[in-house]
Amino acid sequence: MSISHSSVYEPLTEQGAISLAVRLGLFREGAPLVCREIGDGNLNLVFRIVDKEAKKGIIIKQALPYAKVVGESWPLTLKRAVIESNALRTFAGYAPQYVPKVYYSDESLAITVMEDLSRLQIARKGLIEGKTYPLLSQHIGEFIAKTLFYTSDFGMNQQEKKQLAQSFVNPELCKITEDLVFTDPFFNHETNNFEEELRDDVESLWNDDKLHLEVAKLKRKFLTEGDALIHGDLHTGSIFASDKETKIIDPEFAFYGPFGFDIGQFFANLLLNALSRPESQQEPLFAHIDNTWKVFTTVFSELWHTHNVEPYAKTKGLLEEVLHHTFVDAIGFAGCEVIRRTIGLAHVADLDGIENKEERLQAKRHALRLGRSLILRRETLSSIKEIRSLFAQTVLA
Ligand code: SR1
Ligand code: MG
Repeated sequence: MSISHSSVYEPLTEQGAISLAVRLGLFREGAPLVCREIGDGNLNLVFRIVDKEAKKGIIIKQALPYAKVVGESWPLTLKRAVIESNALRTFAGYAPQYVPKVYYSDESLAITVMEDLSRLQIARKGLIEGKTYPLLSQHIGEFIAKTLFYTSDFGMNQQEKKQLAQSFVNPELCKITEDLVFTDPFFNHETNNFEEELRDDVESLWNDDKLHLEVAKLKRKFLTEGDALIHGDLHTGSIFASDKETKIIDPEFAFYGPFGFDIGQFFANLLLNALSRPESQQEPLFAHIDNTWKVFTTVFSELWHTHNVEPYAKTKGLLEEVLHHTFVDAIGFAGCEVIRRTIGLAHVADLDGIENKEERLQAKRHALRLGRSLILRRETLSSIKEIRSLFAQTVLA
């Protein structure tokens, strides 16, 4: 269904969400509908409406005009709902099996109505419970490779790419990432949030000129490199999974950004989970990091050789150059994500949920050390195996 501009924005209630679903004809007449607001993210309302007899559900996601995690004092554009529904539709054009179906969207109400994925579990939650999701990296590697390739200057008409990039200009949400991922955690900023016991470790990051220079270079890439349409917030809380299926949700941060960003965020969130586990249970996380990169490079390279529109595509060394920079940047972005999820505004349950205080503080110290090393040593790390030994050194040091 197409976007209509007739409604006036107001936050939905559970009853309002049911009325909307009925008005849209998404359920059969007289269906016994129940609705619950289930949003547990930082920004939006999420309503799940179920026909109890037919056992059929839908999701209505609505953007709020402020960041829910902070409150009304942090206004936030409603346009992110349009970005999200358009990104889901664009991604579905290249990798439909990895995104929820969008049934309807309405720009004025800032809503996206989509497939109910409650047969799956948010990957972060499952990983914290010790699940391993055997196909997670296969699916994420393929999703990233296809969506990046086909929305880049290598995979689509280069004039059309500029037009598509224009429709995904997303300044407010990019500013959140520029501040919360690349800036605030590296300075004494009011958005930071950490246990007082970590102050010495945190202050040493704030005073680390060498680190600042490298983070500034990574931030510059995020600000300026429009390689492809990226998801922009691909952490494990933006992924629904089971042993067989994977679905990527929440692309409200989507914009034309650097190739390495989504890969880096995904790696970082796997590493954060690994830091929360005993050593004997870390292996599946490293295997996922390794396999994501393998699948990504395999699929991206295949598309490069078979569907490339760039006249220089066959030039010896160009693909290798693109992949090398994507890898190095991904490692640097991963380092920034690991640090911000530890001491910045938006934490992760993987670390915050460690009940024993000493163990939690230790895991967070390891995260800060690991993040710093990933950023500083990204140019010298040439394989996932080396990242793994860096992890071991960081945790053992
Ligand atoms: C104010 S938003 C905080 C974080 O939540 C989102 O999921 C993004 O990761 C953002 O940085
Ligand atoms: Mg989100």
